[in-house]
Amino acid sequence: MIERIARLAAIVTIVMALGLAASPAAAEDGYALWLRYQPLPQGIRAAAAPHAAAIVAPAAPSPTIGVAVAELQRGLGGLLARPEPVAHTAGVGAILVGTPAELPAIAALHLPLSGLGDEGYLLRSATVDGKAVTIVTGNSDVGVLYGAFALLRQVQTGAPIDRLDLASTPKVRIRMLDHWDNLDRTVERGYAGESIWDWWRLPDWHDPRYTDYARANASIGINGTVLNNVNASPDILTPRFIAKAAALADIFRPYGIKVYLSVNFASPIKLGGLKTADPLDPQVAAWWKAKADEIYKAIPDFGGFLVKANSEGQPGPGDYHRSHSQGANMLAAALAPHHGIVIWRAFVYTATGDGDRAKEAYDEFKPLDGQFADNVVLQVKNGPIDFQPREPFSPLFGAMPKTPLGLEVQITKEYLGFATHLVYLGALFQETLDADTYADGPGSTVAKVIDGELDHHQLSLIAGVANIGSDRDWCGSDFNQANWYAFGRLAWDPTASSRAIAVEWAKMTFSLDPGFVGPTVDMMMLSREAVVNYMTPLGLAHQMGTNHHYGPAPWVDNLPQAEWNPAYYNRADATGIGFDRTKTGSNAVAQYAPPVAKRFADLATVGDKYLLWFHHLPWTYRMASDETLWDSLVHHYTLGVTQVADMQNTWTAMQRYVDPERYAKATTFLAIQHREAQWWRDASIAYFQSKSHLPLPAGEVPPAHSLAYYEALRFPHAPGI
Ligand code: GCV
Repeated sequence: MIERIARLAAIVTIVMALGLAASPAAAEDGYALWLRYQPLPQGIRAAAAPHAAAIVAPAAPSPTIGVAVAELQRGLGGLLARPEPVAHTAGVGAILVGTPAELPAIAALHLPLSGLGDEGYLLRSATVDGKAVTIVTGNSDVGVLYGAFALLRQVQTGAPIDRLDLASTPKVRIRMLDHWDNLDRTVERGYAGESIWDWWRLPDWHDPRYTDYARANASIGINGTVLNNVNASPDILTPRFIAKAAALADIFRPYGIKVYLSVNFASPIKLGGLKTADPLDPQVAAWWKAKADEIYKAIPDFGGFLVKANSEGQPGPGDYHRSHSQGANMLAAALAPHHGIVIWRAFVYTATGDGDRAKEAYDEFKPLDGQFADNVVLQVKNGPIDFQPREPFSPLFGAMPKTPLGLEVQITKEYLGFATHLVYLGALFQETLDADTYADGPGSTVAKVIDGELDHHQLSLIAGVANIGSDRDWCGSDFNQANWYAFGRLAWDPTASSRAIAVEWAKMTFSLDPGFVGPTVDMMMLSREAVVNYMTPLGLAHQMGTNHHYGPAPWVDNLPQAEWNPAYYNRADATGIGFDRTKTGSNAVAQYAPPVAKRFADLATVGDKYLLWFHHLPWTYRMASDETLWDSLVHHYTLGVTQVADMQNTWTAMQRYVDPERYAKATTFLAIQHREAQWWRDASIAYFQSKSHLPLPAGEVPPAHSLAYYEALRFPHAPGI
């Protein structure tokens, strides 16, 4: 027996040495994200190795150059399956890592760096002293770090590195994650375990995960993090928590990441003992100024404040009959001497009941255009309501040319099946970024609004509500990591292709094999349409269960605030379905630039995607496809379920490319998603049929249960609330 095992082991060793082992390696738990650095296939390794003979860095590197060199050593060492040496002089095949000021050999090349700004990088194949080398450079150390990650990405994705000439500069200045993490480590809308921030043991204990978080973010160009929930506890501004935030800032600094905090507008009352938080009260302004000074003593490069004010019960300037701009500007004045900024959220809606929630942010903020201080950016959610599977772009984009507008998207999937449903959000983010506001004629895309190009703003921002927690795989599933990745890559370049980003991610996270990459990326791109189809087809929105926002609940119409009720959004009755936002209804279309308003208002041009977002139509309305609206609605729900089944089949065929642990997890999650897509379809059809009183189209299977069954389902311990 022992002999047989020994023989077997010998055979395995020989097979592996010959590079013949089946590709999926040992089980992986997802911790390494897209920075796995597993040995590349032999041919790619052989092509890359001569151009990665050694790393040449400045003799006394800064902390940032230090981490760039360490990452290159780690990455190239792993990918090329041999140690990556560090040298002080450039031999053949060396990689020179530094700014021209730090490495005279780079300075001597007089490379064209002026267009790179202070965060861009250049990767260039060059000749130094007659030797072929690779240059990784920029105008700043953080530019060099981004360049190091870009070089690693080239190698990881199997792209050649022998004739490099790759320059890249981020289009958006602030590229940040917003953590909705509470100080007790719960995470609002978090589905990946408790908060990554171990607040209790900070500032002393530095979980190594913090460094890996910084590495992952730097690898995709994220340069800011808001540590705490926008529903902010005033305690975040106590000296105890400032010290904890400072410890994190120290860890993140070498990676080019600044720390920001969400603040509670009533902090002067709750912490400072003042009687008011009125932004025009001099004592209030003085309290914030002193607080800002205190923070900057602990965190000299502190980024600034994120504020949710007069929204969902949060305090704000409206409590004192002051405007949002008066509130924001008072905070901005406290931060300005330190070059900090205020990120003021435009997510507001009130309990009016008879209005249209989709109009409220525009109505409140558009009149304030031009009234914000220079160091204020207004953070606007992608759609006018709330991170739905599909929404048209917010009409604020393009409507406030005198104010820098930042884009806020949700990476965590509050309304898209939490962590278990596979939904690639790159497609959703890109749909918003590519949307044409027509604010300044055709081509005035949301991307151009938020990167500052359209209205010539220096301050620009894109923020993603993080999906990161303390789960071993960070995001609650391996495929959710793609959403973090895609967010960072699109923040760097909002015109990038979400498909190309998915290709990069799939190659780095799983396998370079085209047999894997093609089908997996197709599956990811399909996944966003699938979720729209089984949850909210044809422009429906906000049909999710109360509070937890998980399963279907289109019937709910008894919540105290009208705008919390799914029935408020679907408006289904015996005559039809949909929200009339044309001039016969709320006229929300009028908030868009005329060509867009015209397109959305006209049934001939609105298209299926936004049909019921903008129109209330009879069940028997004839669609472009010539089906009735009712039949089309049912078909879309069913299609969503079928698409998830297709995703399952695709994934099953990927087994041979993926390690068993990650394969099994995604397989199980897809089975959950399929079961729940069916639930969404059945419950939605059961409810809408109770309104339409129409038979199901031929061939459609009736819901598995009665409407009463679906209505009775409860989820008392759902995560993330
Ligand atoms: C942080 C939605 C979510 C809330 C969230 C809010 C916001 O309403 O359900 O959990 O609060 O958006 O973005 O402020």
